[in-house]
Amino acid sequence: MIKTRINTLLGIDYPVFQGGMAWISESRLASAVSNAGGLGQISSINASVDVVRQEIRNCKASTSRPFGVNIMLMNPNADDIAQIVIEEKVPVVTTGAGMPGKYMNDWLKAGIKVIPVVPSSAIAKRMENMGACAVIAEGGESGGHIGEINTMALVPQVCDAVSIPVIAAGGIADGRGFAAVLMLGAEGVQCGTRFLLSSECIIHENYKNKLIAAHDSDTIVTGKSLGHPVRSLKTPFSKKFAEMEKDPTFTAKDIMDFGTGSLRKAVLEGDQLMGSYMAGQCVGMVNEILPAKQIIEDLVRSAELLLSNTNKWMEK
Ligand code: TUI
Repeated sequence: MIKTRINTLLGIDYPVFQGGMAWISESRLASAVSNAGGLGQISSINASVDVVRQEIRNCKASTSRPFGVNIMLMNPNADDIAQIVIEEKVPVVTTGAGMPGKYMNDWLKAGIKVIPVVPSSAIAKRMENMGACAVIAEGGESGGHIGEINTMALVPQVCDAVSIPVIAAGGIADGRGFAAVLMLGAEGVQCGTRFLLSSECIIHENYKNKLIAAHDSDTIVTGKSLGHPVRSLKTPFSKKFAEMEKDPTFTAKDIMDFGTGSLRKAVLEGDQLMGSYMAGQCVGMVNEILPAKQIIEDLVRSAELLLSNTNKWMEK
């Protein structure tokens, strides 16, 4: 049985988080993960603030276990969502793409457990000082908006920098990755790409088929020139985006306009030309659609098996 400070801190059976993925992580997936003993999360990048409130209520109706809401701090609706999580008594808030300082006092006063995503040890330390109860160290192997440091180097350095528990994210899709990051000092994992191929995940069939077909080299990072690097599958959209970034005749505004709405087009419409299919580098390991409960149980059981056999490398 893998038990870390995360189990007791959050009151969950397994220290396994499902990432709060923009336009994707809805109450159906989040409640399935929480009911299976992990931490399910709802994304607050959605059609509207009202939809987010409804999704939180749906999640509460579908599970009595803890769940989280992810707040992407670059989202123009972040102020409204920050208030809704208090009103709806959400147990856990994770943040991404910025510093949550201005909301921290209100969230902590409301008893919310705040777990920010961090791309470096310096930012992890700042989050600990502002009252975070844990951090998610997200390596550059992840899908979506990413930092520069990869999981293997990031996780141990974040663990050294803070005394709160660290959850590792980026490149982890099975028990091997889970066992490995525990060795690096992490006390939990967050998986995004693995849960894209779950039965409860609402992404369009075309999205699921592209993930099943993809291998390790089939992702690309675009958006560096705009200051917002994003990892997604190599598709007509992402290749054109990368070309536009290299072409001086396009302005930053042209490129941003080209990208507007592209993730929604992939998730909801399966748009083959203009969709942005965000996915992490572990996509090549994720080849079948399984119920969230089975994904979590496989992750935990195979990590346990590997960890209980670590003695095999030691000379007797
Ligand atoms: O936020 C994510 N991943 C995301 S958000 C997203 S939605 C999107 N849609 C279209 C274009 C771009 C994004 C898709 N994927 N991960 C969490 C994350 N947080 N990654 C990196 C960070 C981060 C970066 C800087 C956290 C804190 C930070 O602080 C630096 C500062 O000073 O603000």
